[in-house]
Amino acid sequence: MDKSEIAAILEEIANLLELKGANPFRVRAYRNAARSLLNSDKKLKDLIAEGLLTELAGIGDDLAEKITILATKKKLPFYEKLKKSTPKGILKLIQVHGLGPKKVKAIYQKLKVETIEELKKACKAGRIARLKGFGAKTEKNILDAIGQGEIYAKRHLWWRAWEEAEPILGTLRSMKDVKRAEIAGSLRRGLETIGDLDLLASSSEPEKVMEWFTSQPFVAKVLAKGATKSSVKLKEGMQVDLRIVAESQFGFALCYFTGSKEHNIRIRNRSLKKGWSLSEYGFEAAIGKRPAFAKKNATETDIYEALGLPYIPPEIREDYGEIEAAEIGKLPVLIEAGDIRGTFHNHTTASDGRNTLKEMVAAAEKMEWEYLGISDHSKSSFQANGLSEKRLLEQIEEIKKLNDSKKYKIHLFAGSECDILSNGKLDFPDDLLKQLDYVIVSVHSSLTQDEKTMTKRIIRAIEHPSATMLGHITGRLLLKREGYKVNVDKIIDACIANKKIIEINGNPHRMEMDWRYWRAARDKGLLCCINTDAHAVYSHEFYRCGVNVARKGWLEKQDVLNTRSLKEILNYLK
Ligand code: DGT
Ligand code: CA
Ligand code: CA
Ligand code: ZN
Repeated sequence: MDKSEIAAILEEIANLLELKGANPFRVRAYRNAARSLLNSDKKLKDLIAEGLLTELAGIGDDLAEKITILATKKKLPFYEKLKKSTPKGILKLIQVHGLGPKKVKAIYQKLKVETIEELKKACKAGRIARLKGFGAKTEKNILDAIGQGEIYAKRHLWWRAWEEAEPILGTLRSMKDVKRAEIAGSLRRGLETIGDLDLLASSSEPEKVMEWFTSQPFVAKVLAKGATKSSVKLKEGMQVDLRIVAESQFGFALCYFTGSKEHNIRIRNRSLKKGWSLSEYGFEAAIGKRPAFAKKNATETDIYEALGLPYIPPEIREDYGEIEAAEIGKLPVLIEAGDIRGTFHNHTTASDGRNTLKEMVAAAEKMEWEYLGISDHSKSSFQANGLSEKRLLEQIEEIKKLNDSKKYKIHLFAGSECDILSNGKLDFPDDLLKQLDYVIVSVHSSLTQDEKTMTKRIIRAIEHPSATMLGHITGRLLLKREGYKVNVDKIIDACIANKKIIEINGNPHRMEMDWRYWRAARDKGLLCCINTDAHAVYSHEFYRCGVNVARKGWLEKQDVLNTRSLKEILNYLK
């Protein structure tokens, strides 16, 4: 078990204890221990081997022992017993947004509600609203949250889906009975959340390939098995559809199963006007019209060409104007992953990151980037261990020294992810902000302000002369939490007017500013920066998610700040 798995169990123990009405201090001790463990920059293995667990804040002998047991034996009898003595559905109830252990306890004790289904019924019957301390508004919020959860449970983050799909694709491609294999569907289109994974292969031995596919260790359940289509459920609950076609149909099938459905409908209608009916199998002569399409083994490019269009990249096949643009030769030349030369939204152990500044830089160098901006949290984000003015000054000094030492090939920029306070003021004084190379301004508190107040607040922040760019514009967490209410169009206009940047936050949970806004915003003159919001060395890889969003938003290389060379960036930030 790793740190985050153990922390999750400690958190769950705290919830269980709270449900049982345990002493609040005892409950808090488990929560603190979970946080302490996550915040420690040492490896779990070393913490245990060197007996350093008890030196972490809030971890005494008893908790250190429990953590060690979890890490080594994977099973903690105390926790197992606790779980057994609690009705199964109840922990799920705690996870409903807006319901904590205290509320769940009341619902359970007074109404005997143990499952989400029962909770839903109780809400609909108005029984929750009548409970002391709840009311109609809480009841409606609970019902909404259950509804969202039901939708959320069926979809997956793009990054997670990609992690699952890539190795399966790799093995498919290496099979001798497989000629070609590709990912299709929303995953290929780079959508921020994915319903199911669609894989496509061509083979003359489809039964053999399907036999292999449905008997792999990653398969938890075979939902359907046939020679042309099989569906399986992965252990994590994702569904994967594999379709196998003849080589001659591959291009047509790839085009069809990439979608989107809306895009497909548009090109099928276009095809009909030319006298062909288009399907996943090919072009066929519509009755009494032109003869069948003669080209063998047509590629997607051939198909679009036959329709009088240039190749349209999968990410923009959303019927968001791509057909019209293609018709007049105005398709964008989309930005590519290889265009990125560094990122600016990066955290270190100085605030809530898991890796030190040096580790983050070394990892960025491995990405072959030219520069990296460091932007730890500011002082008001105390839950994220935000930097005080003194600590920020020390970090600026440290970065200067590292740049001067020439120890790394990569250039470091000293920045901050500075909180936008509830009144729109920034969290550091002006003279300190001036000493930074750049400033990302972000909202992390008072998330429930009404739309007008929140919009005004953010605009005030971006009007600050030291603000360089706006971080995660709505604060949404995909599949977890809606963003705060904000007028995105007004903020875009204010950023353009003030020559400020809006970031694409490539963290798989964020993927915003949403791609649906970018095309129009860029046309009006908005500049983008693709960031990862990295909290650990591995998160540099999230720039790929950011590039997905940019491509879906029709952005080209020159629309994105961090495709520029170091020299150009230095010039820009001046
Ligand atoms: P998802 O799975 O909800 O994230 O979204 P997709 O786009 O992957 O949708 P999915 O898996 O239902 O189907 C894959 C593709 O197959 C879809 O993008 C387009 C195509 N397709 C599916 N159903 C239809 C349909 O009824 N009409 C047309 N024209 N295409 C369809
Ligand atoms: Ca799909
Ligand atoms: Ca599908
Ligand atoms: Zn942030």
